[in-house]
Amino acid sequence: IALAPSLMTMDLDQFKEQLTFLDTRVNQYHIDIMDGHFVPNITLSPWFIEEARKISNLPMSAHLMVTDATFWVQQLVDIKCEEISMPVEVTNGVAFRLIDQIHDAGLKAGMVMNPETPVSSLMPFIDQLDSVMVMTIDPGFAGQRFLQVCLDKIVELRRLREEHGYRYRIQMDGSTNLAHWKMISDADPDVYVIGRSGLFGLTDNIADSWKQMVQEYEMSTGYRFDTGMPD
Ligand code: S6P
Ligand code: MG
Repeated sequence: IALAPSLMTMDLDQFKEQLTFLDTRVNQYHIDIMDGHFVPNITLSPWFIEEARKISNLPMSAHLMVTDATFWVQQLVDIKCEEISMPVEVTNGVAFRLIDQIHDAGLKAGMVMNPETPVSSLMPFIDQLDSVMVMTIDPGFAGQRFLQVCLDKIVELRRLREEHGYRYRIQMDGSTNLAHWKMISDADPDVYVIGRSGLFGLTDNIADSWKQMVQEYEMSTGYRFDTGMPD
């Protein structure tokens, strides 16, 4: 599986230790960017991505939860954020332009769906997406209720990809933890975003949290934990 730790849930007092530890073990980082309007919270920023890059060379994957997609995509294109995921709910009328802008900069373009948003909302441009993110919680905060019903969209996206030869990678985000590893794994997304309940919040240091996460994954799924990364 590919793993993308959600950096808004890391312990900021251990910023460097955590990134250094995770760097050889995970596939990319997930950066939540909110504007206080699309969701009632404000978290990380393009500036934070640049700070994280001083420590890490891993791809940065930005998860936008903003109403003004045009403004925020420009900010992320300017710093060459490797992957930019936009909320499909706010891109009506600008989607094709933004996808092109991201691709012209040599970056990956993705769309995110809120729990209530159907896969059909992606249809006009689904063939042009590098990634699709399925929210399995209401966006905005850590510690939200897991919405099992959203896993059906992962299955649907896999089926569509197979039928039509689309190239997007399927990401899931929200409440990836012991209680849900098995059902998520059954739905079989390509990228698991992991946050507080599944990793950073397990113990007070990253090495122990990591060990516990691997055990919980292996115990609940019966699979060996493998991100394909060196460690
Ligand atoms: C929520 C955000 C997520 C969270 C993650 C937190 O708006 O998009 O990426 O950071 O879900 O982890 P948890 O385990 O509390 O859900
Ligand atoms: Mg997120």
